[in-house]
Amino acid sequence: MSFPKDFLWGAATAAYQIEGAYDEDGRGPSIWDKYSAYHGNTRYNETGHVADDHYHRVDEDIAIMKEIGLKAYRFSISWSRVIPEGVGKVNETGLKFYSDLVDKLIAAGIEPIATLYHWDYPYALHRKGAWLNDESSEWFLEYTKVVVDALSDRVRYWATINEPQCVLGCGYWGGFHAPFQQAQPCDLLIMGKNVLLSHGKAANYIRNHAKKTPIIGFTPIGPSYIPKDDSAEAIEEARRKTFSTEGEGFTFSLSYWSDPVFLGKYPDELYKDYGDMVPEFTDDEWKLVTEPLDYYGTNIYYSQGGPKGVEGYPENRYQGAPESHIGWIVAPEVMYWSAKFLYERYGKPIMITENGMAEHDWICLDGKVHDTYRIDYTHRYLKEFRRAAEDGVPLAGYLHWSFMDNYEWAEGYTQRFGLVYVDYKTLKRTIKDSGYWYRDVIASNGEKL
Ligand code: IFM
Repeated sequence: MSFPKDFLWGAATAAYQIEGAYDEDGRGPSIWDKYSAYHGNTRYNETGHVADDHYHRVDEDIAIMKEIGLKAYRFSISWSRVIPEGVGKVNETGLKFYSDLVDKLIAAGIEPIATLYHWDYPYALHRKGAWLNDESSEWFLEYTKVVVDALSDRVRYWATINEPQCVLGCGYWGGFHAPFQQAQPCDLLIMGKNVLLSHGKAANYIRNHAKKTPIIGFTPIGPSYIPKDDSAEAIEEARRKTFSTEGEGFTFSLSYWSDPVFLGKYPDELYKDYGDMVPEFTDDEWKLVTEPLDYYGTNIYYSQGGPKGVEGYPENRYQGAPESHIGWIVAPEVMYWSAKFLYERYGKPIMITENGMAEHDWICLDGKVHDTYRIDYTHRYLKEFRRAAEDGVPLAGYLHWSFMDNYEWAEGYTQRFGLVYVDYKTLKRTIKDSGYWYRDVIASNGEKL
């Protein structure tokens, strides 16, 4: 069986990770601008101030996307480039950057997929309490309106908030992403409510006001588990763990974010752990949070647990287990099981909004980047995604992470995820072997796999 005819083959990036031009043309600071450069918050105190300089090299980058044959490109919008203070005066130059980007993508035959929020929170609103402030969903709605009113005559595909798990889990629970805080559960639960409400208000606005009929999704991440064997018990255990709020805590769980949006309730486990501390939504708020969506966007990289567990190692590991440069276990079957579990529970077509691997890439003597492991990784994961389709899961698209090497948050520039290599001294771009391989996969609509 092949991939559907209209399958979206693409790649993804995020504004702060590629754009640079952090203080140009009226852009306001985000929490990453303010906090990344100090105290070892990030590897070598690296920032996204220049990143890939995509802001100035957008034409070259779109030409490369075209050369690879991308059918879709997922980008995010920098809130503080569009509204420097987060609310209030709109920066027309910043907004025009995205409007031009959309025009250029369409002219290149590439479907734009716009993500409203990928972690670069406006610093001005951070000073007002960010997600802990109950006004925060109204701030997000105000920003959404500006973007949707400007782009929805051309953009059809929308994603609201990328990996809410990381927004809270990395930024406010673990404290390893901006704003590098460690909040208490009572505050985290309020923030989570406001993130969910922000998603809902944005989705509702897009649905009712977009000029082109919108296709809207939400884009959470794992945890994802692979059954230990083929038995019904093992499959049920993997399913249970995938949707449990145990483990690293509710901020990182799947069900805490997805059950409210797709099922209209918090997972029961949350009440067991936090009881009255769980902030309820009013009926009107629930209507917003459950605004019907068109696809489930999921970012899949590795498995939290699976068949290879050996005593003395975490569940998904064994001595010498294959892992990527960032230390994430390579577990292709997770594509099959995640897609299956997510479709069973939430009933929406699955779009892989991110998948890829960090590798030790460099330019070889022949001037090329021979990233054979990335090709093999992607090949294996895509075959597992196709297996899910053979089992009846509707597939909406696959967006490789990432289109090009970029700023990997707390890891700075030490992790390269791109199909395109970026030399950070010269900013020269070089398509890696994986980029050419992906071009052939796209051209054959996956038949080549
Ligand atoms: O680079 C990140 C991206 O911003 C969000 N998802 C995971 C990627 C790799 O860590």
